[in-house]
Amino acid sequence: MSYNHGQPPHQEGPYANTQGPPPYPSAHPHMGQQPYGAAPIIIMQQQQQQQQQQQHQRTVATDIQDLLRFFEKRDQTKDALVWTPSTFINLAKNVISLCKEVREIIRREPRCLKISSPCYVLGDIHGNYQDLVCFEKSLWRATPLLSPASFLFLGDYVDRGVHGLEVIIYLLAAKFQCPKKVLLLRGNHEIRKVQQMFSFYKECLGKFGDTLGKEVWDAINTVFDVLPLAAVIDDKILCLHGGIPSPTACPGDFVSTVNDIIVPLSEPESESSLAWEIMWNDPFSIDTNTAAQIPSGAIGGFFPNTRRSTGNYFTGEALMAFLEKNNFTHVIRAHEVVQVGFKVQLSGRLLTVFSSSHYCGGTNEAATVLVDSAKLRLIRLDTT
Ligand SMILES: [Mn+2]
Repeated sequence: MSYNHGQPPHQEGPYANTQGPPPYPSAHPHMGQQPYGAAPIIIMQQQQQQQQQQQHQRTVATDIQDLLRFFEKRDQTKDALVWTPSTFINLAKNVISLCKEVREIIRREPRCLKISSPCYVLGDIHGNYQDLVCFEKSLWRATPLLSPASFLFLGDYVDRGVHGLEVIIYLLAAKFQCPKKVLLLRGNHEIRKVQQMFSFYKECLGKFGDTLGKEVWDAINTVFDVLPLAAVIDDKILCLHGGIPSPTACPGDFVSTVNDIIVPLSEPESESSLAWEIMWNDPFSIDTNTAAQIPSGAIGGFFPNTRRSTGNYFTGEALMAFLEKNNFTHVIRAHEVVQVGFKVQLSGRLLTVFSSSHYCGGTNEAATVLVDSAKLRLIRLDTT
């Protein structure tokens, strides 16, 4: 046992058993001239603390955050939300190393997170960096660490919008800095094949060039492969990207079955029908459909999702049976754009939240849900 870090063995021992403090480490040569006494010890301790703090403060996540601030707009000489060509090499190096760090944090999490309220739940961002910054300014202006609430993101960070890269690296840096406060689930766009069909793959190649772009895209997708698929707040409120799974995909208890999904999951379509349904399913709503459209062969209120050509629809009856079986009260999901940013459906037991305004050039607003004790508060965000 030693209280004296980095000193030769003959100098080891508690301070109390020595005549005055031990000699200063040679790493502080200017301190070696000081006579023994209280004041130099305090100075040395302060210096060590400052050094330690500086070491802790400079991380790959803070480097990314600095680069993002520059991207947002550093000064009068630069337009907002524009990179300069020279930033990309540095950025790519940092993103790849951030992905390695964050992947290790996330892969240790259960597939179904257990969260205590208060918790803000955000839906699809889809490359809308401006809206993400609006949420930051409203909900975690300095850092999520200063908020009593945690922040749960339901997936679909990339594709559609032009700033998928900026959105995902912002969130990964936040995850690195506040792993318990920032919680990220997987959406159906956190899948390679989907990004190749939509825009994120091209976005990475366009920003970094073919070789580096592919490396960055691969690194980010290795993080997506380990993202959790669901979360339960206060043991009662289930949160996921798309919808509840059919009994065929999830025959047993939801939480334990989801926790058994393999990690990493790089081919969810062939590797886990449960993960696939969680990411793709939609509620069958009488607002947009008619009861007559429910096919007679629908099993337990689930039937093929013809609009997406994959996944299932689930009815209100299917939802009630699922909630009762798993002892949940509500489901919060994202996945579908809704005009005011949220929509209450299926007898108030299902909430859709969408956190990207003006989606695909439309007029919709962005919203978040605050789960606080037994209350669900729906908050619309002014993104103008
Ligand atoms: Mn989606």
